[in-house]
Amino acid sequence: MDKLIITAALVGAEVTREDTPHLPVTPEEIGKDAFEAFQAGASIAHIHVRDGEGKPTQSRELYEAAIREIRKRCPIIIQVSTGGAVGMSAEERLQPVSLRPEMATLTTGTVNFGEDVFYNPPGEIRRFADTMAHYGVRPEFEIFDSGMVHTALQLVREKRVTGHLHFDFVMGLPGGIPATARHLLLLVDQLPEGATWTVAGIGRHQLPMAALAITLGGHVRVGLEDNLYYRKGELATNARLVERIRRIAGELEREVATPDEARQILRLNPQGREG
Ligand code: KMH
Ligand code: ZN
Repeated sequence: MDKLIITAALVGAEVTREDTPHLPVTPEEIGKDAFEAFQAGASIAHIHVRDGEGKPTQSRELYEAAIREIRKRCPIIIQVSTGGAVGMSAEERLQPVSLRPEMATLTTGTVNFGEDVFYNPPGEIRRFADTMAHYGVRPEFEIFDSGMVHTALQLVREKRVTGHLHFDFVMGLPGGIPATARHLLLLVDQLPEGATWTVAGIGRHQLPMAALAITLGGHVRVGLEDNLYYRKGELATNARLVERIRRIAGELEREVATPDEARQILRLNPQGREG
């Protein structure tokens, strides 16, 4: 098995400071949390940014500031969100891609998102893929339901996405694919030879799905974007969630990848280019 890539989803778009005081909101806080997650064993930081009021935004300037704060502190792989928040336009969501981060997320379908709809029609998906190709940004396919793998592979057939393929299975979101071992295997079975995958279990599903991914040869995403709690009734920090995965992986004799080792596994360039 490859070494384990741990992604820290530090911020997200839905969680608020009222939900948890541990949520990083300013670029400096995001930089500090990325550093702590890196020290704890994360090799990818999946980031969103927030405005002065803590609301989700896809502002290029704020992403630039957050990336600068992360880069000052550590060589973690930076993966920007193009999902943004429900209701944002494609233009808005695509802003951080022009910063040429090493990676960006690419959701390949529409899904009910609790009581909302996370809208990703085929034409927009192609536009997102083409914009990432234009700026040389590696997509991570965000798979909220099984049909989205089909659409991702359609982009590959159309040569809109080339090179190594990496998928993130977001499981247990109300409206998306359930977080069960059976559903995970269904997703993994659809992937082409050589593709890599990560599991992001939502809420209480984070830990059991991570344990499954570690043993099956997948990779793991944890963080406050997906789950606020370390255990029932006890709020987490990003670093503690990452540390726990490193500890469990150690017990299962799966080594954890450094950012450069993750770059090799994902066939990224040896070093971040976004400055
Ligand atoms: N906030 C969700 C609507 C991504 O980062 O690409 C979308 C999301 C996925 O978080
Ligand atoms: Zn996200």
